[in-house]
Amino acid sequence: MIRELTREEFTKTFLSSNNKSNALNPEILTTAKKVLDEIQLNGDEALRKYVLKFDGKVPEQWEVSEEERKHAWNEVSEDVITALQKAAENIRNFHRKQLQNSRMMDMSEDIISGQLFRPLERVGIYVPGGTACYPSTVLMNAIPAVLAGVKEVIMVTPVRNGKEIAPILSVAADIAGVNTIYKIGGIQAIAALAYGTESIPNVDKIVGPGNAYVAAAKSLVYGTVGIDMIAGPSEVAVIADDHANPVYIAADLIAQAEHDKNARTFLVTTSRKLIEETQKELEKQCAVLPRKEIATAAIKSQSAALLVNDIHTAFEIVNQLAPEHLEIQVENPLLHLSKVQNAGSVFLGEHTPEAIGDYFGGPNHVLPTSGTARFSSGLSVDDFVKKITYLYYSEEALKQAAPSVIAIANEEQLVGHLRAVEKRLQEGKE
Ligand code: HSO
Ligand code: ZN
Repeated sequence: MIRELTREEFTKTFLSSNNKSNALNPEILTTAKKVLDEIQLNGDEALRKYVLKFDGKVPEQWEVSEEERKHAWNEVSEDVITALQKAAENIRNFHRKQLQNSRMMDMSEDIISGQLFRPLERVGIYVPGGTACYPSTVLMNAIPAVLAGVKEVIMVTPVRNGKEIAPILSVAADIAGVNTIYKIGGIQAIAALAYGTESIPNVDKIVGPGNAYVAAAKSLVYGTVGIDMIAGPSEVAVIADDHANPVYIAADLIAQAEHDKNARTFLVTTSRKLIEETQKELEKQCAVLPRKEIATAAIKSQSAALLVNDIHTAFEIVNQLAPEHLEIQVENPLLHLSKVQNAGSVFLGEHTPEAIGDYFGGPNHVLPTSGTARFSSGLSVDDFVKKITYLYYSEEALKQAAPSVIAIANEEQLVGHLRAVEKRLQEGKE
């Protein structure tokens, strides 16, 4: 079911410049640009036009009212509420430790320097409302923002029947501490958040997953606002030795594959027997999976198994792949953690399926895909904080630094800069 590739084939298929699974479609970009421009220019009027065009109906009011938010709690089972509350607690505890205080780098008599940490003012969280309507996504995006001290966390999500948003998303928003929810999705929502309209305020940064239209719109508003990332299809790579359990490995590959027919799953192992047994398990487990068509498509076309001589080689390949999720299913997994150079998030040992991280464990599930873990990280409180540097020089310190500054300014032929220092030295003398 899963293709077994040679190292050469694997490299050609997944490690070369073929790795463009997050590339944006030019036609979708054109559509997105048109809608964005119009909403930037005409505000609410254009917003209503496109909501009507794409969703068929304009909600009576954009904002989810307090009564609606209260009522949503009656629509969700106690069990799910408790589970979300426990998950939120774990996510909060993990992310709280990411917070950093403003700090001084230097504090002598003559020089003071440091960094101020300041939260963003207002942030927008996009949450899909269709088949990928996930309360876990609300928690993962909103909790770090709230912890960072963002003053206003706004969530946008499309309505289901021209009327209301999914109650579970509203409940998750309450648990996470979202201030305001607007009933709006698609390119229109990104436009409203980026530029602001008469009824929706503009934000400083937009985070959260979305379909290809949302991704295209986010890429186009980057610069006007910050964005988290342009996410490609989800991925998991499993490094396994002959101690690993094929039943668990197949289950974890399928869990990732059921997200999307373009999801990518990889098994890199030292055991031939494990590949064979995982194949059998994949067949067996896919057959009884509600989303079997999606998962099977992903496993058949976007995935691969690779046999390697030793664990060291497995890490070498996986570090080149830079997968969004990496499971290490080998004996003494913790001993191998130091070999990881590129990955979004790591799951150690056979009792730590990625699904624990997707929902509950604490680390964020918004992670870099398509090899972007080479240069970027998953969502954290850092995404919602600005770091402002500051510097103080005494007269004496300036005097000491002056020859160096003047020499560099001279080299750059920026006489204005040079004089900004010189004037102060002269003034001291006069
Ligand atoms: N595996 C997804 C996150 C998710 N899974 C949400 C279930 N719900 C991307 O990290
Ligand atoms: Zn998942």
